[in-house]
Amino acid sequence: MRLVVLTGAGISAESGVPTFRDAGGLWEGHRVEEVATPEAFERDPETVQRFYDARRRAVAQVDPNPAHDALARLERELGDNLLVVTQNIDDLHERAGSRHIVHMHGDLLMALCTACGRRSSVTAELIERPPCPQCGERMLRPDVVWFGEMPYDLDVIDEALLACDMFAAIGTSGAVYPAAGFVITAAAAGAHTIELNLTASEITPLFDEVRHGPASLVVPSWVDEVVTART
Ligand code: BV8
Repeated sequence: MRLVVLTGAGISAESGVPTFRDAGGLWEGHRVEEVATPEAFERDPETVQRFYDARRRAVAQVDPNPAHDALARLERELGDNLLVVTQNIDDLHERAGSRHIVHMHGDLLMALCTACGRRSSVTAELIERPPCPQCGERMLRPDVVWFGEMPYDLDVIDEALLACDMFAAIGTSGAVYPAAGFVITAAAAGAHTIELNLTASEITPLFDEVRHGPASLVVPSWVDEVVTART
């Protein structure tokens, strides 16, 4: 059984990471979409750097929850037959033990140099304009995919969607594309599709099966079923 699992902000909510929909998606009075764009970074890099420095500090204070742990357990069962595709830029999946994972919208713990184009681990607050460890220029930006930018690894994701037998979406509102369209690609390739979310999302009608409730409860019980079904 080949499985693709798409996760969104909802899987990290019970760890204490605010979702985009929480608080109306506002940050210091900014609509998130206003600070997560290349135009915003061009216009006011300090505000954008402070936005991501604050999120990086916050994520370091929290831990994975039973939903992250359950997906790591599922990977131990399925190995390469499971691919986790996350829209999240936190590292909670990895801290729970997931290894077969794609961060399609980037990684909060990485920086991208706008001078030499190379990536590096963030070792200081980017608001302090630390030098790029490779070229020395002070032109680092967060290694995240902003609105209007191309998500990462779409070729790897597409290949997995076309080959999977089951597609699950966990903790995502289905408001952002191309991620919100993955269920259509998987369904068209014959996969069984399931939504695991606190409440109905913008794409609920597109799924074969829907389970609503907190991820920390619905994900472990779903993983138990998948593992039992295999044996
Ligand atoms: C692109 C990184 C060209 C930065 C992010 C088609 C139609 C309309 C618009 C578009 C379209 N195609 C492209 C667009 C434009 C745009 C877009 O989608 N705009 C939206 C606003 C309409 N998309 C883009 O710009 C993308 N790039 O299109 O490039 C292209 C063209 C063709 C093919 C390829 C490429 C790039 C988008 C990426 C932007 N970067 N993040 C950062 O994090 O700061 S997006 C960011 O917002 C997240 O990564 C995530 O993707 C999204 C938030 O969504 P969710 O994760 O789902 O979170 P949300 O808060 O919305 O919902 C949480 C859910 O969890 C809720 O349903 C809630 O009920 C549930 N929940 C809450 N608690 C729990 C829970 N569930 C379970 N348990 C709980 N405890």
